[in-house]
Amino acid sequence: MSAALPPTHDAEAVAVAAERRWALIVAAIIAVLVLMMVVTGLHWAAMPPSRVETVDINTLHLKGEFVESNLGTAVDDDGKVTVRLIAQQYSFQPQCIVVPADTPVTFRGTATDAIHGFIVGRTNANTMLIPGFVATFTTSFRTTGEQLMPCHEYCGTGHEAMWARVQVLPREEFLARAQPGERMSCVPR
Ligand SMILES: [Cu+2]
Repeated sequence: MSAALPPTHDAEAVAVAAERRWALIVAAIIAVLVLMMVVTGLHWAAMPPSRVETVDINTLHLKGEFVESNLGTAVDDDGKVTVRLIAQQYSFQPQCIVVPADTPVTFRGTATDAIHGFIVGRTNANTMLIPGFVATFTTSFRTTGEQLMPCHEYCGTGHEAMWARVQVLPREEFLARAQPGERMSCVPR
């Protein structure tokens, strides 16, 4: 008969039950947060660092934006400069990339066989190239001249010989050379 119990005893039982309930709720919230951290951590660790844009490596050379004739530097009608390149064991295509100085340049690149990457000289142009994914970033080059562009992801026995060159031209000189619809590079013909 609970009505016969002293009121203090009843209040304590209620308080203990409430404490226990609250402890369980807090433990559940912590468990959900930890689980969220683990799941997103594992998920993003398996993803390329930038936004996810995929490309079919089996048809890369046959159709789409990474066909050979579309590689190199393109200037759109609205003046946007885009460099498209692919990396494969053990070279970049094109081997010599030409870009204007003091202009935003968008790089779009991918790899055909293994994970590659590149950095342009001492600039902040730096990305990984992963088969099946398109790596994109936009940067501007402040100084004109030639920069080395080595592969910086170990990709096999020929890795240390894998590099390209980037020629940064003054903006006017670059625009004078650019032809509408043409893809530019500084690969000697
Ligand atoms: Cu490489």
